[in-house]
Amino acid sequence: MKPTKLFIFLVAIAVSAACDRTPNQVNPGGYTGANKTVSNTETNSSGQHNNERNSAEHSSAQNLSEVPRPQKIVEMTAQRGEQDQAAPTLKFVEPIDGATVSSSTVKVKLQLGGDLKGYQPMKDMATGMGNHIHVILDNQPYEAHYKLAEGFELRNVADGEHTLRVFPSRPWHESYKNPGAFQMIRFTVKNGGGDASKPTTSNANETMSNASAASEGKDMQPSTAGAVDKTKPLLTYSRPKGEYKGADAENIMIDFWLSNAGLQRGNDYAVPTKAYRVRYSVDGGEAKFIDIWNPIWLSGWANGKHTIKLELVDGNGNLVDNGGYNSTTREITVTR
Ligand SMILES: [Cu+2]
Repeated sequence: MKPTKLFIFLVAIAVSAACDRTPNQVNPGGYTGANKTVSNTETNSSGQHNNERNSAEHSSAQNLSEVPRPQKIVEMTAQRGEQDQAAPTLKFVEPIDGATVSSSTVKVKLQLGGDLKGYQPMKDMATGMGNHIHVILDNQPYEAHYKLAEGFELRNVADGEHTLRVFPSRPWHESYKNPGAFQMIRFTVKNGGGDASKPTTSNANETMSNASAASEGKDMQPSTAGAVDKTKPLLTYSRPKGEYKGADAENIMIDFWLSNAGLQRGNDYAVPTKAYRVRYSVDGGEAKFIDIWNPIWLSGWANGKHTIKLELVDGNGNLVDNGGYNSTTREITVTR
């Protein structure tokens, strides 16, 4: 090969190599504005993802994508007048923080205040929907509370220390995120006589409570409080939960409450640090991030059971622990 031809040949190889690199520099597209994605192998050093992948095999293949706020919810919001801009606040009347209760039935009374703009918890009998309060015992799935005047009962609460978290919710289970909306207390059940023969649950294998139960008293799974500090960064899992059927399974919302932690791209109120991220994964798959404190909607669910894991992590992707509450996995059932 003559030197000139060799030169052209080398230039051709160089150009071709540059072209090969180009695709890596282009954003792959999709709804990535708010969510950078990373693979499991980058974020999960414990090898846990192998187990999670295995446990997800019972679900058929699915390709989830983040979609904008569903039109149905946009319309419901418009029909509610000013309620969406309300800033409801809650206070515990009973039990009070630090209380000792000598019964396995724990009465919960809440006082609603703040700038309500017509917001009132109430179930519409025709639609079965309405504004309600999410009530969370320890780190169990929330229970919906519609009748504030009557109060709420947690039944079969085990002896020991517990936490209760509450916040107001819209009919479609999206939480209000204003200051004072979220409250958390700690209480102790002593000699309550709870039924210890009921099945216990672990954080990794939650038994779901009945999402469709309308009663204002709920039998709780045995659990006790984590070593949680309410002055430290705290992620409270809210949705998804329970069963999703038909049209409700089209777009499934992930929603949570954040205390003492600002997200990296967030516009959260009065939060001193914006160093945190919420990491989520479905069926042990690819980990994704939520960097603005808003709900997201995922579409493309396959029929069957799914697990959703929600974690509060720092800028390096390390879990920010707070009594075990900042990493929560729940199971849902989709029937389309
Ligand atoms: Cu709800």
